[in-house]
Amino acid sequence: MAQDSSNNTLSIPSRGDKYVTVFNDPVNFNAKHPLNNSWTLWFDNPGKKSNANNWEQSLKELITFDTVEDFWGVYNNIMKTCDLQISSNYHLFKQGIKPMWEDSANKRGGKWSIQLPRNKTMAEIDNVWLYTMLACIGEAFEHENEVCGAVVSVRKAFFRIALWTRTSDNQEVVMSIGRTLKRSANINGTLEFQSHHEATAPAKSWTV
Ligand code: MGP
Repeated sequence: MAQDSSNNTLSIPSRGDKYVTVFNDPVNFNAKHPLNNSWTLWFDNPGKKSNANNWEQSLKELITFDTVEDFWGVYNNIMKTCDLQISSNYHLFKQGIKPMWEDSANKRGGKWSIQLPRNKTMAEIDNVWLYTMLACIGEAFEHENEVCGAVVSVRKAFFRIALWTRTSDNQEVVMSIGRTLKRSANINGTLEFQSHHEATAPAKSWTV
């Protein structure tokens, strides 16, 4: 949208103007709506031989976007979660955060997750993932800075949706993020929280 400097109001330019918004022309618009953060989509399918030491090698950085329109451009042109092979994962993380426990943003954090059995309709599963991504990029969370990214995992018996948080100690922050995720992604069922370093620290038993 163009800013009218004389009276500080926003005006929607018409077709002939330099900026064409999606309201003027849903196909040939050139004005995009910026997101607060840039987000990077990653993919991996590590396979059976993978372990914690070589897992990173299978991670592929696909694309980074920072506008609403580019998000939809990516979403509409990649395979739907339901069509991915078993063992695949999509990871959508803020640019600069690698989707691994070892990244400095993740190493003290954890994840909210839920397993959706394969007997749910595929559209339902795709929608939970879509609305999880929309909650992330649309910054639906009160403690937005504490959100690192989200992961969808395709497994033999289920799909798992997870939201990674920067902290795993601050219960108020973690619970708030879990509640918002549950509401925003329309999740029926219990989300469970687990810190990434649970092997060496007492297990959390937080659920929403
Ligand atoms: P997973 O895919 O998060 O668990 O991790 P899942 O789905 O329960 O296991 P799966 O066997 O059904 O796929 C699987 C394995 O990948 C872990 O045990 C690690 O070996 C490796 N791995 C996963 N993540 C997210 C990481 C990571 O962040 N860092 C490292 N080093 N290894 C990881």
